[in-house]
Amino acid sequence: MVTTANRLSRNATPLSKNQHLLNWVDKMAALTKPAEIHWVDGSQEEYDALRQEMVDSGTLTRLNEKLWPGCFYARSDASDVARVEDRTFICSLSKDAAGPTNNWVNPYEMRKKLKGLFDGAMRGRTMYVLPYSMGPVGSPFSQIGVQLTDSPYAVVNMRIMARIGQAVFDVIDKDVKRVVPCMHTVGKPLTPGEADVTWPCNQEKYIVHFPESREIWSYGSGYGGNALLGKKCFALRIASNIARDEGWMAEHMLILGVENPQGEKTYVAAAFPSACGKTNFAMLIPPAGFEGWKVWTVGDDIAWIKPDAEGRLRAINPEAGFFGVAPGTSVQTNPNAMATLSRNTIFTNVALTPEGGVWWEGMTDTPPAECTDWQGKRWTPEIGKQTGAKAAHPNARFTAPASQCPTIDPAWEDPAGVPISAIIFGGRRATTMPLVYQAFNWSAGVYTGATMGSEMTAAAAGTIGKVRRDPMAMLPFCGYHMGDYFRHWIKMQRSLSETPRIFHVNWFRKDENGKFMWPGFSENMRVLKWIVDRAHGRALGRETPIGWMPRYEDFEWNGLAFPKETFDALQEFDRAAWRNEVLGHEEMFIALQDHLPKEMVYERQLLICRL
Ligand code: TSX
Ligand code: MN
Repeated sequence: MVTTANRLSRNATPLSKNQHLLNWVDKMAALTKPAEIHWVDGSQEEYDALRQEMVDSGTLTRLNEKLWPGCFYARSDASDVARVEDRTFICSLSKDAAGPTNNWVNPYEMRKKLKGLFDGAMRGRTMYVLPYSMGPVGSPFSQIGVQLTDSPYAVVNMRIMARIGQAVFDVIDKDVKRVVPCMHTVGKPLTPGEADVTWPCNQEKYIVHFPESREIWSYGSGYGGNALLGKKCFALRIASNIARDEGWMAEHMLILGVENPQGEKTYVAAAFPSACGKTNFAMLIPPAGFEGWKVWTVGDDIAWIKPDAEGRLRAINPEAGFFGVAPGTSVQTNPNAMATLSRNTIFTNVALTPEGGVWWEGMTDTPPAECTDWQGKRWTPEIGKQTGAKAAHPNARFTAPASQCPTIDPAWEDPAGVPISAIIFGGRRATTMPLVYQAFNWSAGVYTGATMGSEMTAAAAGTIGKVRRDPMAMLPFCGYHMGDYFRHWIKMQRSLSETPRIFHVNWFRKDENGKFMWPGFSENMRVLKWIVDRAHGRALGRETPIGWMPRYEDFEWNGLAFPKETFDALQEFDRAAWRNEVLGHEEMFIALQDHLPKEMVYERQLLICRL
């Protein structure tokens, strides 16, 4: 191991005494052959030094301290801008266990492949030994991982997104807890004297999960979910396997708390596919007419949900930060997110202004006269108009501490989690789906989640307007067979004394002129109130073939002039459209049929009968 003076002082001495961990680090260092090893203690000093080192190397830019205190800016390689679903693998022993919606490779073959890829992959770089806890350190909900990575960018982002450092090593040393080993390399070793690039990565990418041995191996990318392995790889793909085995749920859900003027607090969890404004909903501000009401944010992306001793579901947000999409985020759409990201935030692939600030499409009505776009090129509104070039990449991100959110729930780090009274599914649907309905019961609700979908908004992703089914918003994140996942949901009822009520919402229904019928955003509070009141058994609804629906008079309209005719159109149950809708459900079920629980088949039959 080379130790270089005059550089950032490395924590070269192991910070753990756990022999398994020490052996594994040795073995992985022998494989990847880094120039140095750095044990991450998680301290402020270490954080400052790491960021300074990345500023010196050109990976990070420090933003204007007056405008954006404590904030940094990174531009990725143009080829490394998002999760790579076609390069994501679930390498279970049997292909059948991974199911038809996951990429599968024989684990023995994949291990051989990875061994070759990782051999010498960290040459010339520092290997960081990054311990992290998903969930508050010491919570019975929490799970621990150790990520070995050659990306200091991953380390500083993980410091925001998870609990990292010495406190986690201490837990590993104290308890004999399972640790999920996570290997990560950007796949760009340096030869002696070779100059580094500002965003090292490899054109070849592998995001690999071994569900039985609970391991993650990520090769070739430094971006987001490919590199911050605690998030999608661990907290969803690996954790969904652990949860299935242990009788709990790892879900792609936000968690929020609704407090009414009497101080009663009700927590709900909600799953939406991408581009539905999940983070905006998690940070909702009640509209005029809801004085004394408050919405509290527990999490915006992932929920770990477990039955407690009384048989009620309780949930934690296993993350410590928000890794949010920047474009479209503004003081109008999400003031709480804007406040959260105003300091101590890392921005990736947004645009850089001449004042040392950041900008992205949708942040302000008027773009800056000039800025540097996410690819480092000069950008002006004229250039944007002429070439179609965006200043910020559409998937540009902010990494911001959850603790800075003005509406962060006082109980967001409660080791016991928060009680969940309702589960909301949703999608972006121009037709068919009413603003809100309540499923008849748990299994009908599971069916609602299993068949949910969203219409494509980007032509690149497929045909515009075509419904893409994304069961429970877990299609890219369930680490095993989707049919078995539905069965697990169905089975959860047996360990519950009271099931949360299940709802479906759609903020995006359009009228015959193609205009959104519902104002959305803060006004979604009216939907939330009905949901909360239904969960407490104190709001009315009428029975329809798809579930319980609010009538106009069942909604709180204080502060909003919304015509009854528009509401009735928004809530219209369109029998013909629903007959077509169930055909779409069947299409998705066909691929999963040999693992589909019979409840899904029966629920579909009952729905057809009611139609
Ligand atoms: O996030 C959104 N939410 C949830 C907010 C809590 N968005 C943005 C989605 C893209 C990520 C929405 N867009 C929502 C919504 O409820 N609704 C819509 C559609 C819409 C857009 C603009 C208007 C109305 C509806 N504008 C006016 O009515 C003026
Ligand atoms: Mn997500």
